Amino acid sequence: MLDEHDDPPGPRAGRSRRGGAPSPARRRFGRALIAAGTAGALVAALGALAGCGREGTRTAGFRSMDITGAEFGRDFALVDPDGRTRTLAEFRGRAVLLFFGFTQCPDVCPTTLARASEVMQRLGADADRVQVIFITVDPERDTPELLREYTKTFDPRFLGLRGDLAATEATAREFKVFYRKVPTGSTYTMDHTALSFAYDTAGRLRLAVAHGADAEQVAADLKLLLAEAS
Ligand SMILES: [Cu+2]
Repeated sequence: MLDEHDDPPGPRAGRSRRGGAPSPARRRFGRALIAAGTAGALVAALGALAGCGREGTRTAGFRSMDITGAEFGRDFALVDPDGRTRTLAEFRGRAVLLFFGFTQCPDVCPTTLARASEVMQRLGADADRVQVIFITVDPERDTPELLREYTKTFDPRFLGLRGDLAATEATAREFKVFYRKVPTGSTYTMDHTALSFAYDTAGRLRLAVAHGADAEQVAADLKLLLAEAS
């Protein structure tokens, strides 16, 4: 339950790294996103894109936040459970739904993966044109084997990716995703951004999907992205 859900509103809300006191509108925006399970630099980035006090622009019928033109989340180079290095570029021609997490996550990750699985079912034949990618923020515990078993539990088509600590950090920075270890007695859990990102078939980052969005909404948005390509 540490995926940002325990954050009290107040000084940490939005975790803006900008100087000065946040405006009430920015605080509200930050809180709305924190409630959706995100944090940190991403809030600042989305705030800058979407404007303070609004929940982002919804255009072209998309129900998730349209972040077309975002200059982050451009690519990654991470390793799949077979040991092959994978990049975002190789998924051109398919829409991509991507998120970060860890296999021992008690709440946010299982919910997100279960939703992605339902999205694939709702897409029917279109699911062949969608790739779901799960990137671990806990490479120390998430071995390739664990990652494979975990994603397979939800859908055998899902791809789990990992990097070493430096690659994980670099990827999170590129995606403006926040994560950190939170000690829990003798072990630890991870605190992490709970947003999903959707890419169009040309490999462009298009949508930030809230943790609370339901499968029907996400499937509808992916269908719109696929329709652009046909
Ligand atoms: Cu999680």
